[in-house]
Amino acid sequence: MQTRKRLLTTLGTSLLAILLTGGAAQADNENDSDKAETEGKVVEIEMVNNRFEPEELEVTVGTTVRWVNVERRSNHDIYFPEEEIASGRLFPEESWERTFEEEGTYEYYCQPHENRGMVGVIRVVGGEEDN
Ligand SMILES: [Cu+2]
Repeated sequence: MQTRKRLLTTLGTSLLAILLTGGAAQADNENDSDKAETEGKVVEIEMVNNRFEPEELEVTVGTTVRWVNVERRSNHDIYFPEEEIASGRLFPEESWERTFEEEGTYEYYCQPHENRGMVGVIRVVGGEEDN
């Protein structure tokens, strides 16, 4: 019990620190509107007719990709084999997001439909150096 109480106190302090840091970061972004724009970007990929649309997508670092299942019946998932990151099953009208913080090529597929060619790739490129 003693240990648990101490843990909770530590957790509370950490949370407070995170909140304070988060508040400071938000203020920074407001001063730099260009940066806030690129970092908060969301790009959508539709899952339709057992395909990802678009199949290939290039985004800048910090972009969030949102996969949306727009099928009438079929459910799909998103699976990145190299990192073993999986969305779990997405039913029609459901969506899943992933934010890409590092440059690279991210290949993924839908596990139930990989053999039918339901595959995609996200290329994440640096954004800040280009400006
Ligand atoms: Cu699928």
